[in-house]
Amino acid sequence: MDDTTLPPELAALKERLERVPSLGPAELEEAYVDLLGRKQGRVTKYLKLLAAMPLEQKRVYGATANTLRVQLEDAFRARRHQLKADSLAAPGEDLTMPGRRRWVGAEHPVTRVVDEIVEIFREIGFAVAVGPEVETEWYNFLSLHFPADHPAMDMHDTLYLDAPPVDNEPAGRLLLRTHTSPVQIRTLLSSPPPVRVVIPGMVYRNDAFDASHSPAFSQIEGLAVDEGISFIDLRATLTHFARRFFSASTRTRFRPSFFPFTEPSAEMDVECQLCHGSGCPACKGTGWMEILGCGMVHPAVLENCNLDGERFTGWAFGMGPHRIAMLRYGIPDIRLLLEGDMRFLEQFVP
Ligand code: 2NM
Repeated sequence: MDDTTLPPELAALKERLERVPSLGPAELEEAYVDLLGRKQGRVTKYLKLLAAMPLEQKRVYGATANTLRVQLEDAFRARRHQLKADSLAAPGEDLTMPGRRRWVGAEHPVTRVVDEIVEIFREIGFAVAVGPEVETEWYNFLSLHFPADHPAMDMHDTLYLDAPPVDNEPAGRLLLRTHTSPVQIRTLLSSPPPVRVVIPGMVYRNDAFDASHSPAFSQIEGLAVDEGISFIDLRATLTHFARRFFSASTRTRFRPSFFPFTEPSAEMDVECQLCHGSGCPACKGTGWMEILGCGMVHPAVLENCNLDGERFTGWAFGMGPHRIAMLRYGIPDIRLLLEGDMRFLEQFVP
C-alpha cells in the first residue's frame, strides 16, 4: 500500500518511524511511550479503533498497522542499542561495527597428509607407534644392519649430541634419529609378532636447507612381521595405500633398490598426479613419481630383535610426508612447508 492511500493515523505513524534513528536518549523513551505505550500509545489506540471498524477496513488497514508496530519495535530496539554503544565508545570508535573474526588456526598441509596416511593404514589393522627423537647408534644404525663404517653414520650426515651415552642403553653415541626405524626395533623388542605398526615422526639429518632438503623433516614408516608374510603382502598393501591416498585408478610400479635393513628392497612409483603418465616437467618426463622405499625386513634385523629369522618374515616401508605434500599440492620448495609464512599457509585453510 503506498503512502498516499494510507489513512492519516497510519501515515503519521510511518513518519514517526522514520525519525526514530535520529532521536536522542530522552526523546527516544518519550516517543516510545507515546507510540507503543501499552494503554495510551498511538499504535494501541489505533488497533483498538480498528476493532470497531467495518470488516473491509479491518482487513485493509489491520495488516499495515501490525507491520508498522513491528517495525517501530525493531527501530526502537536498534536505536537503544546504538545509543548504548555510543555511550561506551571512545571518540571515533563505532562499537556497532562487526567484530574481527578470531583466528582459530588450521591444520598444516603436512599434518593433514600425515593424518590421512596414518588413517589409511589404521583402516587395515595397523597400530600407531611413536618413540624418542634422541637415539643411540645401536637403535638408529647397528640394530638395523648398517655396517659400522656406513657413510650415513658419519658426522657429515648425522647430527650427534654433545652428551655422554646413557648407561642402561645399548652402547653408542647419542644422536638425533635419521629415520623412524628405531621405533620399529623398539616395537619388535617389546611386543611379539604378529606386529603391524605405522610410525609417524620428525627425523633429522646434517643437511643444509635447499629447495628439496631440510635438516628436519617428517617420515612415516610401516612394519608388518608375522609367520608366512611375503613380498606379495608388501605389494598388495602398498598398492592399496596408493589407490586410497591418490585415486582408485592410480597406477603403481616397483623398481629394485637397496637399503641396509631390507632384502630384497624396492622403490614404489605412482603415476604422475599432474600429467597422469604422459610426461611433464613435474615428473621430468617419466610419467612417474617416486613416493616410498620398501622391502622385506633383513633376517639380521629380526635376529637383532631376538626373533627367529627362519620362522618370521616381514616387510617395511618408509616415506616422507613433506615430500608427498609437495607432490600432491605442487609445492616447489620444501622450505615453504617449514617456515610458517602465513601468506603461503593460508592457501590451505579449508
Ligand atoms: C625405508 C625403506 C625400506 C624400514 C625397515 C625397517 C625395519 F625396522 F623393519 F628394519 N624400518 N623401516 C624401511 C625399509 C624404511 O625407508 C625409505
